[in-house]
Amino acid sequence: MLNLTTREISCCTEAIGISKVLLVSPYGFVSKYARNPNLDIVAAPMGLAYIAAVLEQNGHKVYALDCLVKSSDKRDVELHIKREKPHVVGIQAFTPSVHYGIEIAEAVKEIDYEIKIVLGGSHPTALPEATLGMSDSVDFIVRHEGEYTFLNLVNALEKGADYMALKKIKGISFKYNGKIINTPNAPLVMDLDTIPFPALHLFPVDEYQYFGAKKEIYSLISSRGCPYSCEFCASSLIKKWRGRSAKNIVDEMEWARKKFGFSGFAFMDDLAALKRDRIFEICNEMRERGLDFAWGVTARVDSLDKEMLTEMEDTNCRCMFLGVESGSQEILDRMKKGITLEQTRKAFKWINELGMDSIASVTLGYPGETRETIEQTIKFVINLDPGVLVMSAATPYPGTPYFQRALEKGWLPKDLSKIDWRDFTMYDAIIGNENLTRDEVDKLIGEFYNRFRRRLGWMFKRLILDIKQNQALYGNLKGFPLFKQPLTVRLLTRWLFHKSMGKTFDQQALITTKSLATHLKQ
Ligand code: B12
Ligand code: SF4
Repeated sequence: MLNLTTREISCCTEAIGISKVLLVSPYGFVSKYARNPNLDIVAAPMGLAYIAAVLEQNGHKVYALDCLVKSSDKRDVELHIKREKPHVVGIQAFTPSVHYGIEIAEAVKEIDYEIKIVLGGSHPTALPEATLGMSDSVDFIVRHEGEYTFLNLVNALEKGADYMALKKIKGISFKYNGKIINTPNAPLVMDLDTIPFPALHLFPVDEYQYFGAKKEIYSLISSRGCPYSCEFCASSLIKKWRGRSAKNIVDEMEWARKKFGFSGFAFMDDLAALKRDRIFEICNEMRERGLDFAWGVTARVDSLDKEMLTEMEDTNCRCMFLGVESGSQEILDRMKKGITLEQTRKAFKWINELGMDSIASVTLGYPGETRETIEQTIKFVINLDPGVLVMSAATPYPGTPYFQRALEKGWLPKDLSKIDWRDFTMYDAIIGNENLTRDEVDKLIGEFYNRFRRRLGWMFKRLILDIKQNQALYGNLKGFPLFKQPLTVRLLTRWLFHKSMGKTFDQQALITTKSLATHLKQ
């Protein structure tokens, strides 16, 4: 006998016919990439775009709302809901955006309680119970990869699923009879080539930007999963690495060029360069098809070698994004990063020799960090001479060993409902460690940025790299549209930014966030 409260009845649904699904990327949070003047990345939510593609392939009507790009607020979401009257609303939630996702869920339920709300993404995957506990407005959580789990859920809701039917869907969590039900994990998609290309036509493609330029660089996800276990990293939630074939990847590049006009490709997956052979195959495939797209890759320093980088550079790979994390071997070992300082040195030496751009990602404030290890890191990074520096305050994301340690040490409250997830942005430290307070970590991040940027050698290098980037994207400087925005405007903005009234990066970034917050309140 079912014993359901009014709220819980929402799980056992009336048949809804062909489903209209709205997918939302919440407002309220500016990523650190968008705030770094040398990156200025506002990337498409590819996870939602893949889900949309699979739903469309299976006959559902899908809409998307990327609130970040459109600067949408709660009112826009409400208008959208009233106009489109979706049956299901799927919301993507990172840790710093889960609060806003819940706010959207509650606004939707206020309009129509029958609309089913599903949350997916890194945060609800790591903490399904706590996320369901945040609000009665969330009906379901989809854990891990969403394409087929969400499709199964939408199909089941369409038929008016009861408890028994819902329990059979792998990879979901929901409330039933006062309890939270976590069905077993869904199998991973082993052959990624079988997933259709992302349904980007539903998203404001013209608005996404890399390095301040819109509609030039496409975010490409060439693999999923990571077999490593860096203790601070939320990517290691799915260990099994799976790579798409070179043919399928280059097909997507050609498709994206033809359909949307992209001329560059950023491989945004964590470990695109994990398999050496596959990188060579991608280069060959591009060469055989006569393609000279500019491209860039995220990689571990220990997966690179000179021959591979030379091959990549030869097919117009312009930029490498590498996790440097620290200049102290002891901190790297504590993080279980599994790399040596020597491997990092070599990788940057090769990249610089080849004249490629590079982005070094550094994390400060990890347990064991001291002023001395930070000083070592500053010197180490300056010697590496990367094109761009991205800094993060060590942040214990749910699902990571670092999160567990922060709970054990009492750095975070054990009662998760007392944590304000909005603070988990990585810009500002949310906890200190045994040696440094939060404020000290923040101050040291600001100083680090300033010491890195206020070097004439680096400014000159940046200028040269910017010219090369534009050459790579536009083929030659003659065809380079001066007024479209690239070089002149971008360089000027950057120059002014660095010079701007002696403000530090963090102060400037704070201004950006504050103006966004003001905008949202209006
Ligand atoms: C590309 C990327 C970005 C891009 C684009 C982000 C975006 N809008 O999708 C940029 C550079 C903008 C970015 C920014 C940030 N990112 Co990021 N990013 C990634 C990265 C490297 C790949 C994401 C991706 O596209 N994967 C491929 C797609 C297919 O997978 P997916 O996004 O996970 O989506 C699948 C499932 O999660 C699920 N799913 C996702 N959403 C939904 C929604 C519904 C309704 C359903 C049913 C399912 C579902 O189904 C999808 C398809 O299988 C991941 C690392 C990783 N391995 O995932 C980090 C990652 C997601 N980012 C992370 C973080 C912390 C951030 C920032 C907060 C960093 C910062 N301070 O700026 C911001 C947040 C931005 C925001 N909008 O809130 C963390 C998230 C940790 C956490 N618990 O929140 C990750 C895991 C990195 C890490 N190792 O820690 N990021
Ligand atoms: S930091 Fe990179 S290598 Fe380490 S677990 Fe995360 S994605 Fe994997």
